[in-house]
Amino acid sequence: MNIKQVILQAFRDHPGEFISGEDLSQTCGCSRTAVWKHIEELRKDGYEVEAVRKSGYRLIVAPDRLSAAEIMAGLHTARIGQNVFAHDEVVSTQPLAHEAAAKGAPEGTLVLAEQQTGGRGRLGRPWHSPKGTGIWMSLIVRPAIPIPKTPQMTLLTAVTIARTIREETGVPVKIKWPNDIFCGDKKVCGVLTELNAESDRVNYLVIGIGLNANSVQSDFPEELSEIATSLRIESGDEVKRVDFIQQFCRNFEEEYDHFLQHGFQRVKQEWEKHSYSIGRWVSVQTISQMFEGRAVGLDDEGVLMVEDRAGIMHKVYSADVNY
Ligand code: BT5
Repeated sequence: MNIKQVILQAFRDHPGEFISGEDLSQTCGCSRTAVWKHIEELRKDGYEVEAVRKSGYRLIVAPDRLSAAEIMAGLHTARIGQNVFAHDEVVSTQPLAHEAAAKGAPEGTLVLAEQQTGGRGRLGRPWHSPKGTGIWMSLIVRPAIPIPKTPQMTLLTAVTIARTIREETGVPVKIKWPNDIFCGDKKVCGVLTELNAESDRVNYLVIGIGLNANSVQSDFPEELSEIATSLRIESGDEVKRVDFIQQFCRNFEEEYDHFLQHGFQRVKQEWEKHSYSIGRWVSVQTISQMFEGRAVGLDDEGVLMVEDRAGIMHKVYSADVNY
């Protein structure tokens, strides 16, 4: 951690309290003058810091900016979110994360941006990612699991996002197989999992998450206005994106560690509990066929089970499911 991160961490550990220059200089291992210089830098970054003689420094307002220092301060995870690349504007965080992973970025690395000019969904579909309104990020993981199990990581991510949304905003959400989070009948978040593997070994996964956090209705283009929503539209309150990302990282690490040690069962249960899909009549489009049926649940591997009119059970591994 650099000195700015240490100072931010100290502020996060003592919300609303003054911390003396002496204490900060000891925590940071630098002089009081150096502390003062770093506080000035934080002010330039948009932090409002009160300085009172004899009392010290107190953080009044942190900007809603996704910086590595903010995300890592007070995070307390072992690896998820412990390496962060924060950008202002990128085409897409996905290729940047692939590049970082190929160069050996550790598991848990996050690549995020305030804006994506070419954000993408599955099958080359576009992902609308305007500046400052959302959480557009890609997470690198390196699970030692067989390739056929990697789609389970999408379901794990969806379960984790749904839990984080409930904890941070109280907004009720449902998970639509395989990768959408819905509020009512509108999409608030999408997950895009991309795999890099060699023969039968997973090198890494890049899990892309696009979450409409603070978008207002006018942020959506016409084609999305009826089908997309944001947490702010749903709750009426602004989401503190840094807090949300930190809580997501903690929840993800917990769920992921449990998954690696004990398998998919807990994710399956959580997924089914919050499913938008189960019980619904769906039309399934795979590469080779199209059919309709009722979504009845997941099997033990996370494959969607759909029963058609004739009572035949279909296993849906990878498909577009429409409702
Ligand atoms: C997804 O694809 O839902 C996965 C989206 C993943 C986006 C993240 S952002 C960070 C990372 N970097 C990237 O470039 N991508 C990932 P899919 O299921 O194919 O859904 C795409 C469809 O969702 C589009 O065709 C639109 O109909 C709709 N859509 C596009 N932008 C949206 C938005 N902001 N909110 C809600 N729906 C949207």
